[in-house]
Amino acid sequence: MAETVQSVDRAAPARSRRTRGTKAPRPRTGAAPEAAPPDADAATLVGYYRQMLLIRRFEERAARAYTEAKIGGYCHLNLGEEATVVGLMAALRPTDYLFTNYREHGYALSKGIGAERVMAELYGRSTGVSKGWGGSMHLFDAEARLLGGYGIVGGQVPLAAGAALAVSYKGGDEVVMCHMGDGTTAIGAFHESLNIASLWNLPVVFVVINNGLGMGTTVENSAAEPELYRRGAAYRMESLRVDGTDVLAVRDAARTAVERARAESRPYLLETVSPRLKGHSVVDPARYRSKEEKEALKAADPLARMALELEEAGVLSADDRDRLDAEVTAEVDAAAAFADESPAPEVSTLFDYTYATPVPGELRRLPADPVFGS
Ligand SMILES: Cc1ncc(C[n+]2csc(CCOP(=O)(O)OP(=O)(O)O)c2C)c(N)n1
Ligand SMILES: [Mg+2]
Repeated sequence: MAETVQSVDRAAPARSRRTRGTKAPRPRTGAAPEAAPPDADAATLVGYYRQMLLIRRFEERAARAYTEAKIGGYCHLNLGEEATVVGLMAALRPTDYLFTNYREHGYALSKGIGAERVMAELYGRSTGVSKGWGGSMHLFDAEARLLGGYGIVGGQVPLAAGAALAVSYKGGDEVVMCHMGDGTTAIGAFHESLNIASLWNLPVVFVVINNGLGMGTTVENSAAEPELYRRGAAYRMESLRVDGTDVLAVRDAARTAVERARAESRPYLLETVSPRLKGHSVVDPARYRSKEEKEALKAADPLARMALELEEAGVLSADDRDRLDAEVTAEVDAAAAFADESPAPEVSTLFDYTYATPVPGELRRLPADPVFGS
């Protein structure tokens, strides 16, 4: 996997400090166990592992529900990104804002939105986080400060810069984090947003989740500068690349970025290298990948990696892991049952959540819309 690379215009923060936690030596007889720092102690690590496992089981369940025609529209999964998601979210305060693209179920879960409300949204039910009108790509929860969920590649990037401008204008200390894929760095809005964010000192952290592919196109075939974090240099923005399969490395890098934004009101560009384990969306068999490539991906599975590290460090045994798995699977089953039993939204509410300010019914009626009749 990618190594952490020197930041463009400042010294990079310390390399992955995973060794503090997962590689902590097992207590030996007669020797006092080395105390792990509280941000990488056993309970913290098991907590991260549990969150990653929840995302994995949630996404597997979503894929199954899709084949059962319970979920309509598009459905993109975070399989392979679990360490990235959990590491990034661990660096945010609950009051910080988040913008993402359409690959966002795991982010919603890690932002503290319950699995039931996320699954219900995928099923298009009124109990969903966007009241059933958003679906998989448009999760939105103002209370949790998850401001979407966007299907237009790059659509969220200028919006995030705008939100950071609002924070700055109001004098708040919240940070805006904005996720996107590698393919998004070729979109004009990406460059416009980074430019203005740097020029105006906006408290926004742009995170490029480099999974190596934009649908079936490799980064090398689409980016003149495939080391994407280097794009920050064009805007005099501090930037860093980090191994996205290492939850603590991601968290620590994200903390540096978030604190820079909070304390100095400077934007930051963080790139995580986070291989996508499956197809672009649930309907993509990824035929553009060779057998060997698919085989090699197994070594890049962040969940398997963390399970092994925690077991080796004596933090989580195979039995403990099975127990956690059963717990998390039950949570996901309950979420699916909740979604299944929830009602579809009322058609009369179709336009209720399109604008922040209510618009009178007559004006938003679609011409000759059979739903409304004449
Ligand atoms: C403006 C725009 N162009 C094209 C598409 C079609 N499209 C959907 S996802 C995608 C690939 C984006 O890749 P990347 O940014 O790397 O994100 P990833 O899916 O890998 O997470 C494309 C081209 C779109 N949704 N919006
Ligand atoms: Mg990509």
